[in-house]
Amino acid sequence: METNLINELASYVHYAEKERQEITKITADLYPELSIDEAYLVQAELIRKKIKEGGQIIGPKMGITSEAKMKQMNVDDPIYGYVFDDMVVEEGDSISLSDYIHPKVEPEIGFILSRDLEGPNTTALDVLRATEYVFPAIEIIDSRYENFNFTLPDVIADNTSAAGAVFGTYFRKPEELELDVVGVTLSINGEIQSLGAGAAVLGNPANSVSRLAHMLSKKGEKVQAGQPILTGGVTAAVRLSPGDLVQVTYGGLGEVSFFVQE
Ligand code: 0L1
Ligand code: MG
Repeated sequence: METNLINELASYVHYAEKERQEITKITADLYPELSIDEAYLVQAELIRKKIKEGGQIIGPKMGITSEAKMKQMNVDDPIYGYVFDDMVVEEGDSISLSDYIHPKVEPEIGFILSRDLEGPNTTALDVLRATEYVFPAIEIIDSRYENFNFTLPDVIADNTSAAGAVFGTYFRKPEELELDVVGVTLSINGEIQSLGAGAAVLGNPANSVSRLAHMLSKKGEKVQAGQPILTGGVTAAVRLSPGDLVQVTYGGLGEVSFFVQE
């Protein structure tokens, strides 16, 4: 793939993110043959542009981590992207809908490692042994594509719809919990909108971190100690509206909330 084309496609998505402007998916007209490997090249260029403008990576995020979603998109691997410093929302704080295009929220379980993990043979047990803490989180996803309509390469190029992250402050050692049976409820204005258990994330969120290590190892990269890692949605994502109070409870892992303004 020509460097010029990578640059052009990264600029296309970058512009949409900065201007909060919906765009037609890349594979519709611009470049229908975009492959998954090429999409990661576009994502890497997008990340470079964001860093050049002063953005800082806070940590990686995994997406398409439920078996149902992987089947629906006909893929064997989840996908990954990056949360940036300007995406972080303080727990209990408010967001403005006007800062997004058509945001949705999904509850996630986060990990912080005490040592780097690398290699294609990393197991969930390796992850649990290397985990300093797990914590509750909410991801805000906001695809830059019209109507959240995209193919897998499109969403990879768009940094996997990353737009916001609310990191909870309730930290637990992984051995204090059975992560696959942590029950999660997402309520908006006091009404439950979606629910699930940790096992919805690749059987156990620790598997999501090991899959990240496998995928990064293909690029000679590691999952880094100290960075918060979002492992993927535990429930279906829910669209936000002005006035929403978003509250998520995680069995044995506290709760996280924030408010949505116009
Ligand atoms: O974090 C995620 O699972 C989002 C992946 C992209 C899919 C979407 O935007 O719905
Ligand atoms: Mg997510």
